[in-house]
Amino acid sequence: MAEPDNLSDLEARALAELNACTDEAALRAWSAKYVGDKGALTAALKALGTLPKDQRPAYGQAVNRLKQTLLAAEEQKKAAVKEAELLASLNAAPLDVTLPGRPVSAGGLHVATKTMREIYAIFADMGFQVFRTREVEDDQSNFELLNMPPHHPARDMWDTFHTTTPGVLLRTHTSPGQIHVMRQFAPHPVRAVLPGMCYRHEAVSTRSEIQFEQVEGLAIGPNVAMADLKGTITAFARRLFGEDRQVRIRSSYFPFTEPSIEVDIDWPKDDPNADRLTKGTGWLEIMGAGMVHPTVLRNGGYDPEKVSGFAFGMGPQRITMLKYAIDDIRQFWKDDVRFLRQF
Ligand code: FA5
Repeated sequence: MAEPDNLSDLEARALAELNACTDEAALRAWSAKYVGDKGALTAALKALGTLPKDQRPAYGQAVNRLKQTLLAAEEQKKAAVKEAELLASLNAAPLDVTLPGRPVSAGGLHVATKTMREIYAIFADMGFQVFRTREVEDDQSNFELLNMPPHHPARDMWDTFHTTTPGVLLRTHTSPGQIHVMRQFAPHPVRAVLPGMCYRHEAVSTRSEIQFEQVEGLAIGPNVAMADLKGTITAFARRLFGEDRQVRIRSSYFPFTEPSIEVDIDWPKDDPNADRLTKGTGWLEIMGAGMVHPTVLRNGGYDPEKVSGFAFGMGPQRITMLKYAIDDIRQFWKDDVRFLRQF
């Protein structure tokens, strides 16, 4: 290897072996053997020092030329091997470019969102604006200003999640929003719906979740009467459920309304789950409502001598269940696409 003549042997051998390479692994081995740091070319270059001085320039040039030749040949071979491998893979699993592409799934709105939007649209037609208030509330707004002082037994109607900060809780209903709306608009008349999540430490069942939406409604002005409340609720139910479904209004009790009512819708009679979901009654409750209590009006900044108002709080999950005969409220937040795709 020490003499310049050996370089042509080396070139012949290297090119022959390169020619025989058929895949990338063989090319890598060839590269290590001839042009790598520990390869034959490096060894040939090291031999330079052992030559007589006058032979060195010619030998050095010859080694460099050989290096260029081998590197160029290697590049060419690499490209050829790559192409051959691509061809082989194309032949092994032929690609049918005429096959239709995979459809891109478009996604869609959650059924709960759809119901909420339907509710907003119906109330918008009746002149109610949407008003959002907070989910983390204080005891005052969630209870006290709604006519439930501390230790009032009616507080037991709402199993409350308290935070570690005294007096701060997750709202159990959207009713505290009434106070926020009133304080913003008093003494002017107002018509608003207040949507949002509520939280209760409930025993979860087919009809009750610990997290659920409510839509609160509030209308305040001179001479607002119970007949307006009944008319509004009936008109709403007719539009959402159609003419054939029945609406039942029962008297009830809430500390923040007087008188108070609850509203039920009849479960589809031909549904085999009807008895289980309505506890055999054939009805499912969708909202509580009533005429705003004078104390609450006063807490909101209104004069109950001059104005009156009605309020309601409905459960859109229950409403959606009634609309589509959904037999378990737990389906809503389960994120099972087989359920969600149906709507
Ligand atoms: C209330 O929460 C009152 N704030 C409603 C109200 C507002 C009365 C304004 C008067 C004036 P209630 O706890 O009944 O009431 O709940 C109202 C509706 O929310 C129920 O009819 C039901 O549709 C829904 N709801 C209540 N609890 C749950 C729950 N755990 N899971 C799903 N929906 C629920």
